[in-house]
Amino acid sequence: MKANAPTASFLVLALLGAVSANSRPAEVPTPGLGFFGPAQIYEVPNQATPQFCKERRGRVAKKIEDGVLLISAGKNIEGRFHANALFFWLTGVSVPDAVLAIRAVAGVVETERLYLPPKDLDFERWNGPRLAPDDSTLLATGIDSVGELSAWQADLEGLLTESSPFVAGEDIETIIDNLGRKHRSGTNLLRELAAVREESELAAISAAVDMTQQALAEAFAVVKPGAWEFEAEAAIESGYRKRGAFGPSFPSIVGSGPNSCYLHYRSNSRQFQAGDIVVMDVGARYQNYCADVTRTIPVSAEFTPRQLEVYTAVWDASVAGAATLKPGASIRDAHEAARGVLAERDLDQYFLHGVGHGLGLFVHDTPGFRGELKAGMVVTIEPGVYIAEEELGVRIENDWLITEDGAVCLSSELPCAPDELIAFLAKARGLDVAK
Ligand SMILES: [Mn+2]
Repeated sequence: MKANAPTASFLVLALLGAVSANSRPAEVPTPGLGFFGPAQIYEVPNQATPQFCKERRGRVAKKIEDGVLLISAGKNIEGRFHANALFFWLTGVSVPDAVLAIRAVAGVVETERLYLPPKDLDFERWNGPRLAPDDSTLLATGIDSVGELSAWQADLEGLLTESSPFVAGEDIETIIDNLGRKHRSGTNLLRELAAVREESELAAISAAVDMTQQALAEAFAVVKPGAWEFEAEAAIESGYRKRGAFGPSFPSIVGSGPNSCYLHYRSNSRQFQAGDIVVMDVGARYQNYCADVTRTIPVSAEFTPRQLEVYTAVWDASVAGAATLKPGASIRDAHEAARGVLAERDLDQYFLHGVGHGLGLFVHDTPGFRGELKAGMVVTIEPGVYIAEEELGVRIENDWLITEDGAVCLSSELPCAPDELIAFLAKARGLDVAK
């Protein structure tokens, strides 16, 4: 494909009009970036503007009618902090330990308050600027009021209503428990509310998927006999970061030979051998959104007859599963269709997991296995066959946007039909693309 050829992002934006009741016109389309060109930085408009977040908080209030939602940003354990994705979805703020409280009365926001650590110049000297509980934060976030983190528990009594609060964050759950109050899952409430993605969110998801495909293509060029799994991992994660991703949305899986059969293999430490198959299950996190794409390729650039037989079965299962995707159906329908194909080939006993999951703010998101699919949701379809005694694992995973009358594949640019995959692999190997 030529550099700058349109990719899935443009397709998504063209389809969006009919997708979501919450959709808004996108100002700028995701850049369509072809494979093997110079890496270009994605500049998708921010999906967590004050305006978008305020509208989301309004939807929360409408949903809970009379009651309270409490959600925390989470702790900064190690590495680069990113807040609980649902906290960021509501606030656009990524500050460790921050808390948001919303009280709704008659379905509208009566009180909304963001609690932040105090201004601390010494902290900022070491770590850089941080939002503080002052007027500048009100201006930057559009949230009605801010307070110091130390005050939020004292404010609770005035906030809580008769109904059990919706709570997201273990730290807050503990505090509510200690008050002897019951609570409901704020995480479930918010995941359900956010599952039909807005247009701006779909542009971000699409960008995450695009850069994941491109990074995988760059890894295709690295996978050769004598190279190492970690070299492919490095190509993939470098591929994300140089395009503007936050990083991987989950630990990258590059499993060759026997490791192709370990579903959550993570050490990525084996040397590729001629004749191996290699499973690469990876995804970028961009803005707040996750991609999750798997490709399985032969290290010697050609499948053995047995590998081709199993690969083709998984591909056919993937096609059959994806064909069931439409509003009103569920991932379970796709699972049964995919399993049926594998059963015909006597491979279903090697299919060890569900065929897919919701995708978005989390790698495993709403809808669940039996949840009703709706236009604007994004799901993965990922059948797999793992024959440990043959050191032969195959998984193929694509990300799908549910539309009014079916679904569109967001990761279709990176081939997976057997003949197309082998042709693409040959092209990737012929180029020095691992920049
Ligand atoms: Mn997955």
